[in-house]
Amino acid sequence: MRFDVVTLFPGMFTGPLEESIIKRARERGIVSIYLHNLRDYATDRHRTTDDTPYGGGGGMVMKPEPIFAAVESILGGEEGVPVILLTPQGRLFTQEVAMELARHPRLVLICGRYEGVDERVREHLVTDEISIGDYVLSGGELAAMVIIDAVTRLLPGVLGDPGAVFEDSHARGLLEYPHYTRPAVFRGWEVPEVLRSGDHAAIARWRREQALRRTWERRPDLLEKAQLTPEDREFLARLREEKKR
Ligand code: 9D3
Repeated sequence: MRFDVVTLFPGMFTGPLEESIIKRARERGIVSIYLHNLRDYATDRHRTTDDTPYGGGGGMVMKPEPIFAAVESILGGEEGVPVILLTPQGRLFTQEVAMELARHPRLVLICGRYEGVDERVREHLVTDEISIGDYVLSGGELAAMVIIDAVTRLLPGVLGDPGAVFEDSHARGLLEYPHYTRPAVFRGWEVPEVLRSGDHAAIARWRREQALRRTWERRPDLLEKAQLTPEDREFLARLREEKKR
């Protein structure tokens, strides 16, 4: 899979994309990431990429010409490649969106800066607009890195254990159960007995119930979409009863 990132700050990407899982995926040739400095596509003497807004109101707006020039040069006429603008006004990035993007062999990511981009970029160049959540970032760069990370780990051969991606989708919709490792007692705090019992059925039941309890307490909104068994529903009904008393 190939990512082409258009940004005014390519230096922001170097550290995060050269570590850990993404580093390994790149070394294995599963992903390639090309960084394009938008400034290189500005043709005026000062290599300007932004300008004041028509109609006034302060702030700066990204000019259309360098963005069109960058994307057209990157794609060289290739069709069907999603051209994604990272913007607070985009659709919300979720695991489903990551899975959808992972099906494409190529993506172009445009990182917005300043107050935003000239509307003609949205109307005539971009095919998709994505936000990573309801908080204000300084630009689209960190959002692009979040997308590259979430999509890359879905690609076949990136994670050591091919079951791990399935595990994510299998348990999808619930928060995780608590994890423990050695020592069995740390500062007097014990690992739950059931996890040391060797009773695999009991362990599976305990983990499922912990996941359900956590989701119910912290993210009840997730329970509406989760795939629940009749046993899960009975357990949740008991939690609600407990709370009433
Ligand atoms: C004054 C209105 N602001 C909109 C909330 C202007 C504005 C703030 C921050 C315009 C752009 C930005 C920069 N943010 C992004 O480019 C961005 C972003 C974000 O801020 N939050 C979540 N996802 C994203 S994706 C790109």
